[in-house]
Amino acid sequence: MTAKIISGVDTAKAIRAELKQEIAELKEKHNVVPGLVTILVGADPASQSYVTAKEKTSKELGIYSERLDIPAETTEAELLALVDKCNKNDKINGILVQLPLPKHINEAKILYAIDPTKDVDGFHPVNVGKMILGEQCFLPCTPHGILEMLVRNDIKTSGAEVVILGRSNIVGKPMANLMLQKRPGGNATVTLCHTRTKDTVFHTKRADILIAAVGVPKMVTADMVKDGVVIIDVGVNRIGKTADGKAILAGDVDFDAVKEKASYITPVPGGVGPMTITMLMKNTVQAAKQAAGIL
Ligand code: L34
Repeated sequence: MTAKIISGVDTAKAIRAELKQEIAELKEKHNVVPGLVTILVGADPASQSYVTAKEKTSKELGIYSERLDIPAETTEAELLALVDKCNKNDKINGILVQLPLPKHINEAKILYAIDPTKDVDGFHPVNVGKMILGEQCFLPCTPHGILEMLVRNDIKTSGAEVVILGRSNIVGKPMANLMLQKRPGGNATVTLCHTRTKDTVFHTKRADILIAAVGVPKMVTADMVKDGVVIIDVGVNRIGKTADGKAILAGDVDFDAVKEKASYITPVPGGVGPMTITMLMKNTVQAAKQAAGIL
């Protein structure tokens, strides 16, 4: 079997077209313009490229955007003060502090300082708690994007054996939780594997849907999966540079070999990444509507 490629670019394009329309209507009917601020501490090239994409997409869709790039030496107190300023700024509906932060800054402390009604990343404990309870909240962008990819490509998750590799707060943990909920893209039986899992391959081999979010290039090989598996590759690993200095990317999955066994597979680049950015836009629109009392 050769897999059908699930294009994150195409799925994202469809959602962005819907959002663009919705944003135009918000402006026309309610004079509401959603606003997003991105805060980047330091100059990590990968983070810079993600923040640039977020800012560019905001502008394309008609979202008001502010970009705050601040030095790596910024203190925790200074960053907290900046977050507080954004919390109080009415033009801003969504606040995104790009992770990872420099080691001298306590990540949790910063994320907890973001007003939960502006927490478009869905990382604040209030939103994490609501997510687990299945209440209305901001869903974290990468898992949210993966759910949309599954649903919009008609991949059946109900009753499916879903195996997730990686237990991060950004991807693995929320992904596992969302997929076991009674919701579109949910109702699955979920197994979450991590570095202490006794026999990871035992699990990957019986997965109907395998989601890899470990940050190890090409870790998932063809012999680890069954025929017809659906592969969602979250890894964006920089494995080298081209002659003209561009990063060479690889996912967590050995794409060329695994695509011969899978029924569906997401590529890297052009898979989950563009969906993450798009769901940030969707969350920002949701935040603006909630702030304006529009349901
Ligand atoms: N606060 N920090 C916060 N929120 C997030 O949701 C993120 N994440 C992760 C890192 N830190 C964060 C992102 O935005 C990862 N991430 C992210 C976003 C977009 C892409 C990859 C990771 C993406 O668009 N990747 C492209 C390739 C881009 C490139 O050339 O580097 C792709 O097609 O996969």
